[in-house]
Amino acid sequence: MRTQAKNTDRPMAGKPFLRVLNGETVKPPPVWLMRQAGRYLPEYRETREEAGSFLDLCYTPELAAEVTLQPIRRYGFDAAILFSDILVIPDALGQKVWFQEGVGPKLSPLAGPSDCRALQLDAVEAHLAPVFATLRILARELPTETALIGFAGAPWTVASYMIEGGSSRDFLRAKAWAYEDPEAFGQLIEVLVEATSRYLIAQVEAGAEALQVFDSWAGIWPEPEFRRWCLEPMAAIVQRVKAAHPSVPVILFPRGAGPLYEDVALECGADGLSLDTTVPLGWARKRLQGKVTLQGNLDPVRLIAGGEGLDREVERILKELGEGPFVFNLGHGIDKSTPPENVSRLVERLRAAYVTS
Ligand code: 1CP
Repeated sequence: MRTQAKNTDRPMAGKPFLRVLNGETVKPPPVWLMRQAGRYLPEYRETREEAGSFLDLCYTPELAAEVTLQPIRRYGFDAAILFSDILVIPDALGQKVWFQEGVGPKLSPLAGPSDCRALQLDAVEAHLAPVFATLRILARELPTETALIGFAGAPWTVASYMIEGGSSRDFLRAKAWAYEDPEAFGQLIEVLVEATSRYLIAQVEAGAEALQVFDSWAGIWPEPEFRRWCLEPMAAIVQRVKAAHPSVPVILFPRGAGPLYEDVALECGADGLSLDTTVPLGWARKRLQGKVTLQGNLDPVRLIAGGEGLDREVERILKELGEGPFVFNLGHGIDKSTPPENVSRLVERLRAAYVTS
């Protein structure tokens, strides 16, 4: 939580995205979109084909940098997010990870605590060297006003894929493991806190100027387990990252946390919170925006539908959150069926909203 928001009448120099994370209000607000590089862009599909497998794309610095830059060239977003995936961490720890065409991520699932003991923390930074090389290219090639975001998955979300062996609807295996053997589950979470902290610190050292931690499946827990498996591990990561790099801003995305967003704002030491689509904006303005910079939360399906409904929704979000420190974004990742021209419309509307006033 920030102690003091800055006065914003006299704009400071610097990248708008970083100024806003530092507590300034900037108009129009900076904008980027979660999953802004991806299959909705024809140029991404082309590079993806060239790379072969999805992990090859993540681990080939020139190609990963290219797909990171594609949406920046097309739309002039205020921030570029490193092209990678949250599942490079289990891959670096020695668990087999692959991406099946048309299905999604697959992992050979952890069967229990003995499999956790085989995870190799020591190899993480060396294994992820290509990711750091990607960041170094981007730090060199991005336009001067564009910020560079590094990211990782939060321990619970990554653990869920490691235990389920891929995506899941109900997280039965992962949740049952946590309830039946919290000690062993806690050890897995601790390995992930350590690996993720080291990974994020190394990303900053390679050129990332801000970090986002994605807890995409935080919303499935009762409160006590949310605190233990989502909030506390994220707080530990923020603490370790800030101990190494005190001024690097960190954004947390505890998707589905509902009223527990407030506890995350108060207790995790983050600079920004990314709001999912369901968070009521009046509540967020009153309860959260004085404490942290807010980011969000356009429904990604609005971006598929487009039209005047999209314009009205952009205006509503700006009216609710645009008078404080705010980054315009989606409430979750952009869908692959999104027409690219609707993204242009969004960015134009957002910036035009401030031209006449
Ligand atoms: O074939 C393809 O091109 C694969 C599609 C794809 C892409 C483009 C995957 C597989 N990952 C990514 C990139 C990615 N993933 C980024 C890149 C940067 C960007 O442009 O934003 C980021 C930040 C992620 C993060 C990620 N991966 C999350 C957290 C955010 C979220 O959307 O909730 C999660 C849960 C994943 C796992 C994952 N990787 C890929 C898919 C399809 C999924 C989701 C599967 C599921 O729903 O369970």
